[in-house]
Amino acid sequence: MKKPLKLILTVMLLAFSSLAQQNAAKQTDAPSKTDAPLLRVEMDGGKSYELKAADLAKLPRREVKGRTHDGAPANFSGVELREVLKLAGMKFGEEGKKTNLTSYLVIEAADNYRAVFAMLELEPDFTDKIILLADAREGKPLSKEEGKLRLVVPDEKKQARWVRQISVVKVQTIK
Ligand SMILES: Nc1nc2c(c(=O)[nH]1)N[C@H]1C(S)=C(S)[C@@H](COP(=O)(O)O)O[C@H]1N2
Ligand SMILES: [Mo]
Repeated sequence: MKKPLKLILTVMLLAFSSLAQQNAAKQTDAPSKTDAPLLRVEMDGGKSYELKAADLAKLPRREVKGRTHDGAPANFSGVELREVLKLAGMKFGEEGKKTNLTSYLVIEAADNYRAVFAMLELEPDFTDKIILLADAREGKPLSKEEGKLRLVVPDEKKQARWVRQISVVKVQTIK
């Protein structure tokens, strides 16, 4: 084989194999693809929905800029909490009108920390407020302390509702 041709072929082969390696790395770096649920949504009537990584991956992604508790700017990304509730069967807009006024969410964390949101805080007909279920910070998976999923509510002055290590989201309606 002629030398220049051999060189070109070698370079192409190297480029191809490094691309293949990069792709393999991408797959393993992605948020855990195991079947273990990331969180459970418990609906008022007793039904529940378990969110898996594969379901999360199908939802539209959003990035928000927030300020962490220590005042440092940070970029969080994930999906809007509303989208996960829709997968669990929650209705918003016209369809949810009758119940959402009196419904609320209890967000529960692995350390038993809890916070409440009124359902209308997630209702696009009422507000542009973003309640993000974040799984990444600066494009990387969250820290162990933050857990697989945490809330980020960028327009709030305090981060008390930025629940870390979310395990359960309860949908309730006042009786
Ligand atoms: N699970 C869990 N989430 C939590 C808390 C907590 O104690 N447990 N503290 C909250 C409070 S009061 C604040 S100010 C922020 C701090 O977030 P940071 O630790 O990421 O800075 O987390 C919020 N989320
Ligand atoms: Mo806090």
